[in-house]
Amino acid sequence: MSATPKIEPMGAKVPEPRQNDPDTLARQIVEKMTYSICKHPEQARKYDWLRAVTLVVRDRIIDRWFASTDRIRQSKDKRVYYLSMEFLIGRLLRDAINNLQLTGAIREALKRYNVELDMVELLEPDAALGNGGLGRLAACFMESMASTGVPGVGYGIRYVHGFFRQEIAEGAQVELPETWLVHGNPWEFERRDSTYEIGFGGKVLTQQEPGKPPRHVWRPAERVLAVAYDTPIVGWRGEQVNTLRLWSAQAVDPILLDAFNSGDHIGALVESNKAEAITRVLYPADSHQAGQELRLRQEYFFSAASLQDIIRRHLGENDSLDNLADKVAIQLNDTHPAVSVAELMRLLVDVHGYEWGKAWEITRATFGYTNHTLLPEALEHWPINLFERLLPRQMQIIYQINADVIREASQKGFDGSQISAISLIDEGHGRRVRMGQLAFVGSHAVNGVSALHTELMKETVFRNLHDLYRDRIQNKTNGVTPRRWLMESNPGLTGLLTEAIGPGFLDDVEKLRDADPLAGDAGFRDRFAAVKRANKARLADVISDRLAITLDPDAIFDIQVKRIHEYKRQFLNIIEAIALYNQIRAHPEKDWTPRVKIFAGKAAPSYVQAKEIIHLANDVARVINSDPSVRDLLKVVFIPNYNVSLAEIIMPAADLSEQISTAGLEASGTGNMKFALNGALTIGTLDGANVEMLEHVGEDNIFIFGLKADEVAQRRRETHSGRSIIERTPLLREAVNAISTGVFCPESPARYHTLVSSLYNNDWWMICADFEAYWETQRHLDELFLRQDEWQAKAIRNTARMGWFSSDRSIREYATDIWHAGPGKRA
Ligand code: F58
Repeated sequence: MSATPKIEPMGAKVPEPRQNDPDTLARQIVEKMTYSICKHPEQARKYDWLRAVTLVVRDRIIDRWFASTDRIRQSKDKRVYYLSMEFLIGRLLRDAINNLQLTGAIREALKRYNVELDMVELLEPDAALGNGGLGRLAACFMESMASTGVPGVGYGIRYVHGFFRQEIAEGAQVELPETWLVHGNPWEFERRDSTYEIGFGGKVLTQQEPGKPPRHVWRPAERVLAVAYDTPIVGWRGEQVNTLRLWSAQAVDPILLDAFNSGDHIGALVESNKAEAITRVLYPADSHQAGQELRLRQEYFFSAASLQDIIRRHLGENDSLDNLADKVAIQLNDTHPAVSVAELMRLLVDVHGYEWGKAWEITRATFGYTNHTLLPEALEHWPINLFERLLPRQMQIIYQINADVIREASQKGFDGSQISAISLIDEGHGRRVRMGQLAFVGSHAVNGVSALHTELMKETVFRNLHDLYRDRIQNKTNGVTPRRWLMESNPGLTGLLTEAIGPGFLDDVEKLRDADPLAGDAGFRDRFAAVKRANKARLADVISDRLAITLDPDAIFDIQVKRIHEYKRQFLNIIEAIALYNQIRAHPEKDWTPRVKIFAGKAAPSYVQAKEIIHLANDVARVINSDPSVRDLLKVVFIPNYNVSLAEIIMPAADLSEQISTAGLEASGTGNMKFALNGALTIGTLDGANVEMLEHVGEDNIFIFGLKADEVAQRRRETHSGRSIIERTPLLREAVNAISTGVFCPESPARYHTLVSSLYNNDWWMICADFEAYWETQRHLDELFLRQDEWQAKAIRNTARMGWFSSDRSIREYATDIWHAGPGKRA
């Protein structure tokens, strides 16, 4: 067989930059419709327009993508690799059009065919490859890396089914599969030439040559292929386009022909099914470790593929791996990719022949690790026997790393209990590998995601490791991208701000500060309020369409949207709604401020209490919304299927943002930032990034209540009971009684017995303890809302002072303090 001849390009050049005027765009859209989609424009359906517009925008991105890739390759700058099990991207078209600044021209071009750009954009399915905050942060970081000029590549998994679709049936959550790829995905490019073999199981052979250290060779029993799919990530003004590379699993042999030919048609496909299962579904876990074997396979699969890819690229441009850490920074987004530490050691020692100590130096200098939770039930650990069976060589390496760390701790005088806290192996729960400890010791920098969270990390989960490696933990407070979360989701406010303070904030969002003095300008306040009202009306329309509930846009829109979890305390918010309902009915003569309480969010399918909270919110909504005695003073709404696209409509429409987690438990929060940036006032606890939001917006412009983190810890030591508080607080008692006597579910009065009895017996989440403070703060806000001038002034100050919470600032801090990469940092 002869080798494939290499094609010599004959003067082939990258095409000239494209024109961006409406005439050219209109012509090209029709060209795509004709030659790529094969439709006459007159016959085109809405999805054809989406595809044609996407292809025209994509061409412009590809030109810039080539240019960025070439520039980065030629510069030999250090690259940043962000390894994340999740990227909660949402839609890409609007983001791309906005960042290329094509919005006006494409809108104009489409008008010629009587097509609305907004309608087209809304047809795009959400890429929901994540569960919540962690995955959305990864998506904001990708966009900010491209926008700030960091040569970053994201590595993750191309799930065929992303986060489940939530429906509410008779008040309860029902999970349905999500199918974002059914119509194809024009944003991704399959890269067959970047395919790697990933092994599982098997055995480790040890080869001993005289006078040399033993050499280990892993012989996996099973192999699957990891195939790359690349998506371009366009930075602001299109100046840089980075790559998100997602791995898809395929069998080495798509079909076992022998089995097929002998009549075993099902058996012939078993292998390929097993391989493809690895990237079929996103685990819908929330703050709870999904301890199944498939999950560990997913983690190793994408870590191993990414490392092979990184090393191949490095060796294509460098002579050896000696300088890996000078040219490569790998950030572990939580512990899901932490097995990478053992895998890189394996590649360096077993495959590339490095001596152990040198390999460890390279490994540690290359990795950074971000922690996103302190919740013990969320910390990842794997049973040793499972780990050993699936990844035998990596397990040996972990033992050896552990031995080194323990020796170091012993030499520094650590005692037995400190050493067992540091150990990578948990001996207490049936022997498990602790992924947090592995990620910590294998990284040169470990960071928390808000100032409070970082301090708590030092005092709790990583107390002893922090003692051993004093300089390793640092803080990197989260941020959100202002392109998606202000410019694209709130064009009204963006337009108003541009008129008032000029366009400078579009390039440097901290310039929003220039709007601060406008809080004192009555004319500006009115215009700011008018934008908010229009956004509320838009959300009210969505709710009316989906749920047939009519809302008054002049009521307070009081919104809590996020994953449903006990620590986030949607339950506290619902109890407050019930207490308010009772009070309105008891005192109809009072001057109540009309309020709409809006909830949205998904519960992990196996999280019983969270599902009960969803059910309760829906039951309470049904009763309150159909009670004429509250007139329109109170409405409760649960919007099904919360996702990124819905968030883009919700964030700009809030007057009041609920950030009410039990203090010490929300690592940072990022919804809190999106709301405040869009001019909502926050009611919240001193938790996560709320603490820093308080510092930035000032105590007059944020509404803090409740126990602080140390007070929560103290109270938990003293009592777990909520009983005495319930008994001495009539508002709380009546609300809780209403739930437990079936006022909201007469058809099944015992439905919430467990939920309610937990309040009496184990007020672990401090719902009873914080109720009164919460109630008082809400009533204060009722009064404030009636003084619209004051309210709007505070809202304006929130927008003006939130610039620091941009993910551009977060990324610059990572680049400077952890990665030593990015603009100005020539490696
Ligand atoms: C979230 N974690 C934190 N985890 O809860 C939130 O405070 C923080 O703002 C955000 O990270 C970004 O730092 C989070 O979203 C998950 O969704 C995990 C996904 C994998 C399984 C376990 C939960």
